[in-house]
Amino acid sequence: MLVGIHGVEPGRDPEIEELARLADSAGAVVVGTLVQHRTKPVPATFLGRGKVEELKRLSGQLGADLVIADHELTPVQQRNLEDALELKVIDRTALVLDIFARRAQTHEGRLQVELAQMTYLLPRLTGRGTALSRLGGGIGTRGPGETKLEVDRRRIRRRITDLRAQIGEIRQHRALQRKARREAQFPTVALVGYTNAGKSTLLNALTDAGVFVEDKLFATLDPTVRKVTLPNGQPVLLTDTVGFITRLPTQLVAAFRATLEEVTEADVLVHVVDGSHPDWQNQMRAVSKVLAELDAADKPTIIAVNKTDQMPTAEARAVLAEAGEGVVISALHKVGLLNLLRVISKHLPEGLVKVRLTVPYAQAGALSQMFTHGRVLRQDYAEDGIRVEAELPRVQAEQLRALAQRWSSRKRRNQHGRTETD
Ligand SMILES: Nc1nc2c(ncn2[C@@H]2O[C@H](COP(=O)(O)OP(=O)(O)OP(=O)(O)O)[C@@H](O)[C@H]2O)c(=O)[nH]1
Ligand SMILES: [Mg+2]
Repeated sequence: MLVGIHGVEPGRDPEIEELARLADSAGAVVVGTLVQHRTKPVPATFLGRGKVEELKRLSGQLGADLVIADHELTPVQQRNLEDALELKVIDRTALVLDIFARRAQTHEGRLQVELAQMTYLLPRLTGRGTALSRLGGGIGTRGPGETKLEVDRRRIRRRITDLRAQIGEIRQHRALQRKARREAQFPTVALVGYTNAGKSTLLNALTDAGVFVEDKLFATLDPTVRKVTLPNGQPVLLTDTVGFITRLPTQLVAAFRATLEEVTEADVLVHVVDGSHPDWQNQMRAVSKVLAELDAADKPTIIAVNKTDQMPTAEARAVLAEAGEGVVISALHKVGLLNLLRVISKHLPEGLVKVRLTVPYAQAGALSQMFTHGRVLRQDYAEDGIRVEAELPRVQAEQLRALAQRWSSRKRRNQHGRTETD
């Protein structure tokens, strides 16, 4: 059973829809939904008395064995609801933590999830044993059990300290890895976005990373880094990251800081937006909010409106126009990817080098190359060619300089040849 409180009128409720998708991703089968329309939860019981009765009746009829609330419940609310309903009650945060616990693959991911779970659990230990924890398929109870209150509290605190230390080591290790990457002079690009937007599909489409893709929320937890060569020959490192969500539990953001530093340290972000999702604007806002929490709001960011195969072209353009500067793509059908890579190369900060050169009229194709890969600042049509000033990715700039040398030596040879024959 899903329960929520909303101040809005009934109708399509994206928040409850998302809760249903989260429940599905955690392996639960949703049998019913109950929404109470009021502006504030009741402090003691979350729902009003009448609604609690109704929920109890409905849960019985539908055979529910778990109630999931669309808000963070206080320990008191959770306990009172469980007592009144005689059912296990968890909140959205516990649900998200549960999904993360299922998905964590690497040692690092597991440690981070466990830290988030422990931090969530500590103020909620009630010493009521495990009577209800077997209900609801165990959702929300993975991780530590609830036994012997004080001993448990002490143990949990010790475990939290221990986990923090281990994660601290990982953080250092990651920092070293990043330093090595930077010394290899590979700029880094991080794919960020709402969960299920298509980040992993995009990474797979651009590389052959074989990252796990699924139509469930939070398919990816651990960052995958892959090398991609941009159309101008510049290699970059592309990182897939954990998806964001509205009201992302703060315990998770804190615990995943080591992983999320991949975002903080990236040179460029590609913000993947599921343009076909009815709630894409809110999803974008949620992502921007988390980016701001990570101090990454000012990074050069390219919006990539994805899943445009599922919408008319005009609509995709309208989404992009509203979202900001960026590109439209379909990661699944590999559409628009070359364009995305070109835009990435234009955003690489240290990759851009200023070049001044004269392009002979016979080589005008080089000029269009400059437009494609970089920014042309000036072009003057002179007698011997086009004088161009442009900012180009380093690789491109070097290639062009080499070309320009060949042009000028050819010119010298030609002039020389002419004087001989004259
Ligand atoms: N139609 C369509 N579906 C897509 C496209 N890109 C991704 N998808 C689908 O969207 C779902 C989610 O894709 P993922 O790549 O796992 O999304 P993600 O952003 O990595 O999600 P998390 O790891 O959960 O944060 C999958 O079912 C993909 O097949 C696209 O361009 N078009
Ligand atoms: Mg993913």
